[in-house]
Amino acid sequence: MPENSTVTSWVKEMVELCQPDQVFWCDGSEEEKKTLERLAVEKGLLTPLNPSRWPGCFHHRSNPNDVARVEQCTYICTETEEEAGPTNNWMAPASAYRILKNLARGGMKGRTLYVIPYLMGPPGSPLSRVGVELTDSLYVVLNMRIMTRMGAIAWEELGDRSDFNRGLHCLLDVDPARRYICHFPQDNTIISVGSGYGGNVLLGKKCLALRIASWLGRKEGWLAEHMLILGVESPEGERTFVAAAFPSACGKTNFAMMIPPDRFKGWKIWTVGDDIAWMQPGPDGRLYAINPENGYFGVAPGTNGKSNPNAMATIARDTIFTNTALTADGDVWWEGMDGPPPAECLDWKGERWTPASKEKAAHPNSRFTAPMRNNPMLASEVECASGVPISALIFGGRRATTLPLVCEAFNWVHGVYLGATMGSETTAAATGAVGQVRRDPMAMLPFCGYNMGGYFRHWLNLRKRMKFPPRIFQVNWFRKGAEGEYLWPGFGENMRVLRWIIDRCHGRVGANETPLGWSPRPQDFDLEGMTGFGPAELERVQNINIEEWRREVISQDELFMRIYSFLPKEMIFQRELLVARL
Ligand code: OXD
Ligand code: MN
Repeated sequence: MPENSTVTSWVKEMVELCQPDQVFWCDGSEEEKKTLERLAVEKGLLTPLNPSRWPGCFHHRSNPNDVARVEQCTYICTETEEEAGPTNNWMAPASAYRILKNLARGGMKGRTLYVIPYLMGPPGSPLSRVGVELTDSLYVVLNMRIMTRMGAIAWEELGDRSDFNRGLHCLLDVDPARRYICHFPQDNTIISVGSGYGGNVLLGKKCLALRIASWLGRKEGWLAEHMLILGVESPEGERTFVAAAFPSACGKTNFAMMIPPDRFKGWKIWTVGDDIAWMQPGPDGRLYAINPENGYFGVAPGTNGKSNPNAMATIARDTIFTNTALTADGDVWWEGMDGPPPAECLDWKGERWTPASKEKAAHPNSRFTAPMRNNPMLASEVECASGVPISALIFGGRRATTLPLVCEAFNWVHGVYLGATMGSETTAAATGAVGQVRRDPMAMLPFCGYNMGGYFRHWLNLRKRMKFPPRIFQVNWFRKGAEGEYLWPGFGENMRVLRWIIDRCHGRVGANETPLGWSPRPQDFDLEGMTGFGPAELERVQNINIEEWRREVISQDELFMRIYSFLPKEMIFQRELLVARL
């Protein structure tokens, strides 16, 4: 128990509200981990996997009604609706506290309340933040232990300050009708009830590191973004860092852990983070980023030795698998894993499954929770308190048409416009229809803790505090041809796009001016060693179809109309300039 009296009196208040039978203060030690894992196995929450194949790994099944983030139950509770903005669900704090306290009252009777102190970011970083999550879920404790720097380290970092994030999570009866994920940015508080699924309950991740942090970032002059961070090392040892935003389940983890193809002998990609970046201008006028997380909560389906060998190495031990399939001999499986499917297994709901079954064995949003320190390509800078200098920001979407493979913004304001108008086909990471294009500005639509118009303004304002702002790029790995075939091979080959981006940042290659931005010329884009992909294919994947762009501009307007009264005028001017160029 810490000596911090703000912590102890808040915990006391929450204990009085939830009335658990016991209170357990987590210390984050190895010994505690073993004890809690044993308890979770006894309670049937975790199944140990075969220790010779998956040492230290466990399998978990969530309630089938609770398998993804629920945006319709996610609220920003600010004094005025305007502060939350038209793209967030809003509730007045007083009403939200009343509803939530009524639900939480006595909600932990017969259960244990775990106190989880955690640190987001490297110790000693001016960007790092402390959170305390109170939960009655042992699964949450064990996941938070992987995803954050949990335990005594957080108390040390907090000292006697009171600016920690207060998080309360109650499982209740996991009833979707009583499911709320509420954020109170003005109180630095999160209350989540009625769910046990990752993004709704691992409060350090989406709730603190994005929704609350984006609010804090606006107030304090920094950015909390849904971005991976990676370092590209050339054979000469030059290291260049980039941060990239892609919507959920669009390959951020794969990109962050990419292994360059053979053509790029001597090049290395180092992972700093795979999901979240906290960034602020440094004293030298560059933008610096830290990864606030400590682990990866990645999508399992499609992860294999070809798509992401580093992820396969990372999840080989001390990992929790959620909603994957499970075999009788303690193996896990998902669609798109290496090798043939098992002849028989239990699917994500625990029902018998064979390759003849019509349903998928693993839930499309099944996940692995793995320590980042297992990653063979973890950047040493991940512990650096000042963060890494960012040379390029990349915005990516999943678009079958319209968007070229890569282009570079003309300048910062144009780059913010590219990010603000990002659209992507929806995925299984959130409940709802899959495959429809929705506007997802900077991949932050579900995660921005305040008014989206104010958020664009904050991005624009930040430019004034950077002498050397990163260049901004837009990418789309997912463009398809008339027959539905992908026009770009993706995965490791994305290194070629990254190389062009890096070379642009260092002023080493030219580009063609197009209505959408700077586009690679074939002579500047490394095509060597590619089979069936030459200058003609590059032109195809970069092609700008004017008809598609007419529709695109109209469809971009839908979001702009929703937030019109808050939209910075620069965004409207950029739209006009684009139309004029087209
Ligand atoms: C995630 C998400 O889990 O974006 O990272 O949904
Ligand atoms: Mn994410």
